[in-house]
Amino acid sequence: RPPRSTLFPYTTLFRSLATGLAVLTLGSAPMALSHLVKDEAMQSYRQSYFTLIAMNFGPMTAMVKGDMPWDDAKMLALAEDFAAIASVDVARAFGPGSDKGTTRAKPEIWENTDDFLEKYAALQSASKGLLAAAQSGDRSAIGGAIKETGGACKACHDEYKAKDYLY
Ligand code: ASC
Repeated sequence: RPPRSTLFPYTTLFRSLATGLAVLTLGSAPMALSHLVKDEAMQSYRQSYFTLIAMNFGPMTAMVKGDMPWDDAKMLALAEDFAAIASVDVARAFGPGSDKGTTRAKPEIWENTDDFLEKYAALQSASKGLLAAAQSGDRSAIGGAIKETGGACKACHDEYKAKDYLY
C-alpha cells in the first residue's frame, strides 16, 4: 500500500471529481417527469393511453400517405394493437375532478359528457373497421378506414382538446 502522502492527492482528486460529476449529473438531468403523477393519476392514465393510441395510429397514417414504406404485416400488427388499445375504455379516466391539473382536456368534456362519449365510441368503432380492413389487406379499404379513424380523432380534438395545457 503506498504511503499516505502519496495516496492523499489522488483521494482528494478522486473526491472532487466524484463530487463534480455528481453535481453535473444532477444539474443536467432532464426533468424526469414521471409518467404517473401520483396526485394526477387520471390525467396520467389518459395521457399514457392516448400516447399508445397515437403511436400506433401514426405509422399507419405514414404508410397510407407514403411517408413510410408499405408493409402489410406491420400494418396488420399496428391495426391489431390499435384496436386492442381502443377496446380499453378510457372513459373512467375522465372522472370528476380530473378536469384540473396537467391536462388539455377542456371543461366541455364534463359539460357535454354524452356527446364526448359518443365521439369516443365512434373512435372505438372506427378502430374495429380499421382492423377489418387491415385483415383484408385491401389498401384502398385501409386508406378509407384510416380516414374515418383520423376523422374520429379530430372530431373529439376539435371540441374537447385544447392546444395548450389549461392549468
Ligand atoms: C394522429 C394524431 C392525431 C390524429 C389527428 C387526426 O396521428 O396524433 O391527433 O392523428 O391528427 O386528425
